[in-house]
Amino acid sequence: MLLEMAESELMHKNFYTVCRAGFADDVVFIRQTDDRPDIYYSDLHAQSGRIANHLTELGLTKGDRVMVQVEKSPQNLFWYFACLRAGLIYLPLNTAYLEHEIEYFVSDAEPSLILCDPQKQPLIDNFASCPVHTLDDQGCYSKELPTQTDFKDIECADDDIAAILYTSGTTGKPKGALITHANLLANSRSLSDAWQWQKEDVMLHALPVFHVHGLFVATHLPVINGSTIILLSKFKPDEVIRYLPESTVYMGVPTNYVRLLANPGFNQQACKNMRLFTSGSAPLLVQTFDEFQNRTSHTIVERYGMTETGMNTSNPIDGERKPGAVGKPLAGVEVRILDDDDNPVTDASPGNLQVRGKNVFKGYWRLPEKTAEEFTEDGFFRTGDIASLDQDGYIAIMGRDKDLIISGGLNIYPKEIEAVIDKIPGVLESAVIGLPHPDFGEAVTAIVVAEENRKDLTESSIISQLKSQIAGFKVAKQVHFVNELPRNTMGKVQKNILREKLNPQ
Ligand code: MLC
Ligand code: AMP
Repeated sequence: MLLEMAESELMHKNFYTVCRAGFADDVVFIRQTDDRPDIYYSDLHAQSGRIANHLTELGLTKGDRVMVQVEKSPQNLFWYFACLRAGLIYLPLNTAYLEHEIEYFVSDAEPSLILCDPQKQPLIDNFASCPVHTLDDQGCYSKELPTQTDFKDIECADDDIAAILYTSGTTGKPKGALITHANLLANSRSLSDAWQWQKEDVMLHALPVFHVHGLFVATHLPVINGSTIILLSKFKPDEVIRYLPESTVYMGVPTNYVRLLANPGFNQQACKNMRLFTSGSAPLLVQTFDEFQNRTSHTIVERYGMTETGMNTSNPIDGERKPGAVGKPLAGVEVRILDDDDNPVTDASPGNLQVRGKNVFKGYWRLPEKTAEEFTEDGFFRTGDIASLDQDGYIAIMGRDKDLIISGGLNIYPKEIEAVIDKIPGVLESAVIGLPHPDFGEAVTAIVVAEENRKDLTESSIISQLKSQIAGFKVAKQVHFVNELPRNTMGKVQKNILREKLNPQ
């Protein structure tokens, strides 16, 4: 059904308008927990219409940015779809970000409106030059919305920007990835097909909605198919287990699966109505894959994606789901693996993974040179991931060419943390690495060289300084003190030596 939608459909409509053609008003959009009433697709349409009218009355016009840092709620999703309808660029931020992090995003993105939790408003007001409105975790908005629910959706061209998602870089500051309406459509369609999405599927949604995984994958697939979402505000294993029997699809990062498996209530009975479990955003250990299969008789479908590209590959629904592999390219996604001299790798050796397709983003916000650097002349995007291809056409992610830690599905750039540590009085220099962690996959670990006789510098003093300045998930779980950092002849810190030393195999 989805594939029958003509390619040209988006040329005149926005992503929401395309979704609207696929959902019925009288179907439940969000089944709420805690006895709150169901929200129907008619409510999604009416409420997003009211918000779109409001945004237009505030004077926002196509291409303006709406920055949103709020707790997950149905209203949060209404705002997202309202922005798409009004041709505004939705810019979600992790709720864990602190003052300096938010200030950077505001100065870089220059939003026309900021929507935040009430407790953050006074802080953001200090540096924002646009209106700052609030939406609390119950979905209460600080202003009155118009009663008018009808809204004429803005027309969009394929490369009109739907969202900006910030993603950090190995060098410099986080960059805003420009995601177009056509990117959203291409990815939702290819995933719907690959995962054989059924209208009757019920999505158990426990991911945050400020990333590609929770917003674009776990929300778009139900919405473009007019299916129901059970919306949990946070991932809590007991709550997931409680709602699994009413669900058919669950999507998680590996940490979610590790935590579910640690709960004795997670068993075959809980999963009896499930059709599909998917994993992504970080490597799924074979051990977790196997344990999951033994416990539930279900096999996790691992897939691979990125903020800049949406989803690229997936293990199949029909056919072998290989542990340790991320499957084959999705329809419309071209992938290739090249060696360091840009020659195609013709055997199963690891190489640099590049992707091309309608799923691939338009570029980085106001960074044309950086954008040009990340694309090849023939339009492939350099993912920075190291991958290999087996004889059956399955891709495995073997490592990363970027200095990046993925902890619980969240990306952390060592350089950013090192910069904060290096500014702490008494610190001479530091190196931040990821070490294997049973829950988060990788744990941020700091290695610090301190000035002599700085007895005041301890693991806990460094951690508390970090906690006051950066989002909690980026804070080092451990700090080690050394006399000097190992360096190669070029003077570059040899992080592999630090990793081996602190995690001997
Ligand atoms: C929270 N904490 C973390 C953390 N999340 N530490 C390291 N890594 C993480 N991911 C810390 C907090 O700072 C806090 O520290 C403590 O853990 C408890 O916080 P919490 O908020 O209660 O955490 P919890 O609910 O347990 O969250 C863990 C989690 C969450 C795994 C459920 O991080 C999560 O939802 N991760 C998924 C992220 C995601 O959706 N990624 C997709 C990116 S898109 P303290 O010290 O204050 O106690 C992408 C593309 C693709 O990658 O392919 O999908
Ligand atoms: P992000 O920039 O937050 O979108 O993170 C994207 C990165 O997550 C990718 O470049 C990969 O390094 C990693 N990633 C996503 N899915 C997987 C997976 N299934 N296996 C291994 N790494 C993954």
